[in-house]
Amino acid sequence: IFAAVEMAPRDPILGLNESFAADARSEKVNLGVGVYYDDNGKIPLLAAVRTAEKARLEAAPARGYQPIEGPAAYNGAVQNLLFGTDSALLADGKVVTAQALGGTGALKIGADYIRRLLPGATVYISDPSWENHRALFEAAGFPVENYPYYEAGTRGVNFAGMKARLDTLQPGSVVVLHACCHNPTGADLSDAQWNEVVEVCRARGLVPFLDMAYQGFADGIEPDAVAVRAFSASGLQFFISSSFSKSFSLYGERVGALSIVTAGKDESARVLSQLKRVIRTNYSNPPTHGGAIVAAVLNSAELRQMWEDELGGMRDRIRAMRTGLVEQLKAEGVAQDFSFVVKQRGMFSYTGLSAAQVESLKSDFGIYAVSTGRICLAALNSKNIGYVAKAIAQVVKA
Ligand code: PLP
Ligand code: TYF
Repeated sequence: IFAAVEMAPRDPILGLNESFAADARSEKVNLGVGVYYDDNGKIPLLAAVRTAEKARLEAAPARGYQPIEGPAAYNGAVQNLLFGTDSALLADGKVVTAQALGGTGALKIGADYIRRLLPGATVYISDPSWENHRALFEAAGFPVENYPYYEAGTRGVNFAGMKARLDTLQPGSVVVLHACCHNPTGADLSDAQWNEVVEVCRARGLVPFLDMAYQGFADGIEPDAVAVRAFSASGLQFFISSSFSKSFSLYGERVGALSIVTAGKDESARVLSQLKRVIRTNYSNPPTHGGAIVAAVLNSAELRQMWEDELGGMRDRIRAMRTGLVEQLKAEGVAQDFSFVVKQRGMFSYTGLSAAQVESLKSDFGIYAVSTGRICLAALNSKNIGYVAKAIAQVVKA
């Protein structure tokens, strides 16, 4: 049965990790994958997480099956982060939340559920978008198309183009929107533009699916929820996938959630029953540890403060790397204006480096980036930033 099986292409981002690991050069730097590293180049284990883990180990809880949708303590904490503790939607029972296997797992159960609800729908993703969006929605059975998003000339969002395209979509089309810290471009919508997107979705009868993988990495937990709050105020029904991979530095624990906003309590009960069916036939119920740690941190005033401080530290360090890189490129005599790097939000910068320049960064310097020119600023640190700036200066001057 396997004789004719062809080799599948590697994930363009995760595949870089394999090439990077095989590179013997000691000065090598991996700016490819979107992971936060500390100034020592290590993935941090947050102190809030460590404290919650210690308490949990000491309590030695049994590992029974969890509810299919995950525990209420976790799902409630997710809802408070996304919608705010004073949310009318939450008070009215209009939000259904299920723990999921990271943000990817949340997208997948959301996609599978929407496919049952709207089998004829087309899914629209930004041009460009996170590589996995297209593959994931296609795997769930949808045709996937792009809407205009990034404009290379201004290094910002082609909002007029985006809005015009959304305004032509069939009712019931699914629109995937990056709620903040757009991956890969770092270019986000303004608050006013979010309100316009909400209005287009309302006017055309579109199904918004917000992907929130980086809450806290732009301006903070509350300000980064602006898109969620705009849709919440609209009275529309919509989906949110959210992830704690980055904000809790819990990548491998696979902690995320799918939240669905319904028209009311009764609808919520019916929607949850259907979502549970999707989950049951995928993985039955979510794993215990990561969700328990996140819930313990978010439901303790003290640990929550500790976590917000640590998250703020990650955000500040990325900002410092943005400023530092721009300054050092200037100091290296690069004439091109790189100041846009400071304005982009989240972990990434779309640098405008060409595929050939990215290739020579790799072959000549052992610096790995995505061929689109995307770099992860969170992989820069005080030790490697000078080396990276020198290398970029050389390839852009060549
Ligand atoms: N969505 C976007 C836009 C992402 O950048 C990521 C990154 O990993 C994900 C979803 C997936 O999150 P997770 O790693 O929690 O599956
Ligand atoms: O874009 C990134 O680098 C992160 C990590 O299939 C990632 O979102 C990349 C590819 C992938 C899963 C996660």
